[in-house]
Order: sequence, then C-alpha cells, then structure tokens
Amino acid sequence: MAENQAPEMRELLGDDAPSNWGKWGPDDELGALNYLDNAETLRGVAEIKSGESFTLQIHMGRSESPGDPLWPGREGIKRQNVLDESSWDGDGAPAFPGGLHYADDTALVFLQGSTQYDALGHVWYDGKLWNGYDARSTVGGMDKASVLPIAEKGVSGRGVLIDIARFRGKPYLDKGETFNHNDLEAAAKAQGVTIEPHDILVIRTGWMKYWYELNNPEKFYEGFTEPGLTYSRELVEWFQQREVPNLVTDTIANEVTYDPESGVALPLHCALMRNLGIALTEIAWLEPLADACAADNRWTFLYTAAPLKVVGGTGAPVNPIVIR
Ligand code: UVW
Repeated sequence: MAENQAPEMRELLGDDAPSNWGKWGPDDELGALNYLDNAETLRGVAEIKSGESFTLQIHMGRSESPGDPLWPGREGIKRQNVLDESSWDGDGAPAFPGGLHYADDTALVFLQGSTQYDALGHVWYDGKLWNGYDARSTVGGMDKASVLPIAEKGVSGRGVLIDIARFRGKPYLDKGETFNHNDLEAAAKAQGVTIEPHDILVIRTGWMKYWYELNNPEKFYEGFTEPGLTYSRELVEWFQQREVPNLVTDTIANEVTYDPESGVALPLHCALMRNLGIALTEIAWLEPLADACAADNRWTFLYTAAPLKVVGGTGAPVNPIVIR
C-alpha cells in the first residue's frame, strides 16, 4: 500500500492502545526490563544443564560479500587502522622504551548497524516517546529513554527460543511472510515448551541465514519487506499480559516491515516498545543456538546481554550470550 494511503499510527493502534506508561513511575527509562529482577536471573540460571554457550551477534564489518545486513539507508561499520606494523616502516611512529609495537583502529558506526538493542525512545508517534517523554528530548542526543539505562542494568533471565521457520518446515521464512502470537503458541506447543511470564522471547525466522546464503544484497533489498510478527490488538495484549521484557529476533526490525492490512511501517515498534516498554533486540545470529536446541529438544536457557554504554545513544551494538 502506498505510504499516503496508510492510516496514522494513532489511528491504527487506537487512542486506548495497551500501555505501560507510568507503571514503573514517571521517571522510568527501563520499561518492561523492570520485570527482570534477581529471581528472574536465577530462573534463567536454573535452565543451564550442559554449560554450552552461544554468542548471538553477527559478524560486524565483513568485507566479503554479502557484507553486513542493514536497515535500508544505514551503512556498515567503517573500521580503519590507525597503527599497525606498517607504521614502523618509516619515521613518525611512536617509540616506546623496549620497542613495543601495537595496532590501533577507529570506527564510524551506525549504532543500529549490527546486532543491537534499540533504546526505548528510538521510535515514537504523536510527539511522545516511551512513558510519555517529549519527542523533542531526542534532539541532538537522547535525553530520555536512551540506550544507556538498558546498558547500565544489563539483561539476564530465562530465554525461550521459538523456531517459527523450523515449525513451518523451511530453512527461512519468505519475504513478507507473517506470523502472530497464536503461531508462537502453536510452535511452542510443537516444541514442547511453554512461553512463561517474563521469558525473554527469542524468535528464529532464518532470515539472517537467508541473507548469507542468498549472498545477493540487490535481490535481498528488492521490494524490501522482512518476514515477521504482524500487528493486531490481540497480539499486543498477549505481549502485555505475558509481561514479555525483551523481544529478540534474527531480522533487521523484529516485525514484518509493512503491516499487510494497513500498510503502516513498523507498527509493533510503536505498540510494543513505545507503548509497552518492551526492549527490542534485532539482527541476532540464532543458527547454532537453534540447531543445538533442536538436537536435544531443549528450548530454554539463560539469556544475558548488555549493549554498549553509549550516552544519549538511540541504540547500541550487543553480543548477547546464551548459556544452556
Ligand atoms: C527502525 O526502527 C527504522 O530501525 P530498527 O530496525 O533499528 O529498529
């Protein structure tokens, strides 16, 4: 649907959209991560049976094709050496007693250009961010609901992997393929696992596997519509009632890019993050974890993560660690 035919976000979500604003006080910047207290960390720890660990960040700054998967308009990390062994080929390199040599580099990074946590204030509508903060507080740097409070707290708890691609018997979902909370419940049932309150919900679509296997960015971005969750009020209520603290997926934006019914872009960013305060983690690399879970049919684990402490950041890269 063309952009100008789509309703406004408020019209789609409703004036009475499910909301957690005020639930943790007027100054809250953590949202649903408040659900993750010490007991929730221990609930996650109790899921460790074999001690295997998995890191969920994709490679950052691959020079070989297809490069890094990115939301259109963003660019991959530009990393550059400042010092390396060649610096000592001529004059002007630093001289240290004992003859120490070392390598240094700089990087220009889209903070949302790899596996990442979105700040709760990363998206908004009607001039208000999470918890009702004024959208003007984003100007020049996020004064409110930046990624910093998430980074300061860190995330740990019981994670549950729902493998929608496996459930549908395919290596990866198709472009624009959708699913909802009922599909999540059906997949969980087939896996023999229950999505419990306060579980960190990790959803595999296989989309990052598709990115690397396709190895063709032009085809990947043609008519760009990722597969993912689709908006409905029932789905938003499901997330609110289950008190989901954190949604993690292997897609660039955690939801189908354009709501197929209304044409609205990324309504769940607004309904789940802006209104309910659910932390979003995107572009996770889930293949080895999913294979291990499928191999012994254990789909729950300790999930831990902490994005970088970027003051005023709209998001930050992260390398979550799962231990099972
Ligand atoms: C947008 O919201 C545009 O991007 P992200 O996928 O980083 O949340």
